[in-house]
Amino acid sequence: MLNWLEGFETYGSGNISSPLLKRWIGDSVISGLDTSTGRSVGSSLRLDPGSSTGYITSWTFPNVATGYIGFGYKVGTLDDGKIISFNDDLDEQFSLYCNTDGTLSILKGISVVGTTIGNIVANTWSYIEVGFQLVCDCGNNNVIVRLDGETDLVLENVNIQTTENSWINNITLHTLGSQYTYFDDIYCCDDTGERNNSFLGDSKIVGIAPNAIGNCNNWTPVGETDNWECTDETDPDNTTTYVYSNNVGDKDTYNFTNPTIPSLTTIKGIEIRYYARDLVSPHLLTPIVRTGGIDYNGTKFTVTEDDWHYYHNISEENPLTLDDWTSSELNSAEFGMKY
Ligand SMILES: [Ca+2]
Ligand SMILES: [Ca+2]
Ligand SMILES: [Ca+2]
Ligand SMILES: [Ca+2]
Repeated sequence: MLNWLEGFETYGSGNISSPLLKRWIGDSVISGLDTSTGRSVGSSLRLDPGSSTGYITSWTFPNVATGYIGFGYKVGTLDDGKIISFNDDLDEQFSLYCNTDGTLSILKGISVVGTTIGNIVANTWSYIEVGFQLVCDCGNNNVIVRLDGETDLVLENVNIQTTENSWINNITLHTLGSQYTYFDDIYCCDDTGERNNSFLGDSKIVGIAPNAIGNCNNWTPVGETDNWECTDETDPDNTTTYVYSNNVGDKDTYNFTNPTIPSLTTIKGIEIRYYARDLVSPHLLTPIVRTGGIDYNGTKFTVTEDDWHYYHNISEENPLTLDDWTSSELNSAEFGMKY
């Protein structure tokens, strides 16, 4: 199941520390969080190094015992240092480490568990995937590293579990030494469900935004005439333009821009991302996907925060066809929410 993804497409441009912190937490060493040109389209994350190595850590996602994480990675000059840590809450289980020759090592603590044959290249985007199976704090865990779609390192029956729990539930992205360090197109799957239960291969994340009125417009717009215009910023503008509702059952759906998707591309899933707050008390929001003229309810989520916060819902298949989303189905779909 595809349970987490990040393309850095909803944080605007330039310095993005404020909205980024709604899904990521940085350390004080990072001198800047910026978006830069994306790996293929849109934006990527640029971690600006401070006086020493810095990092940002994702918000917690569901515990993953057997998982697959892929990401685009680029750094100006190769150096030795951590690229990404795989964590159980605040504790690192294991990490992926860059060596000065561009080979990658799996580390438990500071011990090298294994090293790739292939290598990444300076100033060039690589797509790195790490698959792991944590079963115990013992020597029975497995890990695979893939580089640009090819399996490069297979480690069986190794110990990569540091805590007493056989799972990870967040990741940390590191600056490599004193280099500007770029990340993009991050996915995280587990081995459950019928879809997205293994490596996805080189994957791209494209952002689309509301661009036209949809079938339902029950919510009240503030700051713009049409509801969709209040929600189309790729860098959310908080209280400047927004929609609100006080009535259970109110529904809004919007049309979205049509992404450019090459033919023969499989759409692995669609994340609907919400930026919301609740000033009174926790309320439930139901994600809505409208396809084929029918509204489908996603899994409800609770808006708990009185400050702006990101929430998301992932649709791995078209609820009408129960098959992969096609490009034309996505183009004509509407997305929104019901109070
Ligand atoms: Ca991106
Ligand atoms: Ca707008
Ligand atoms: Ca807005
Ligand atoms: Ca559309």
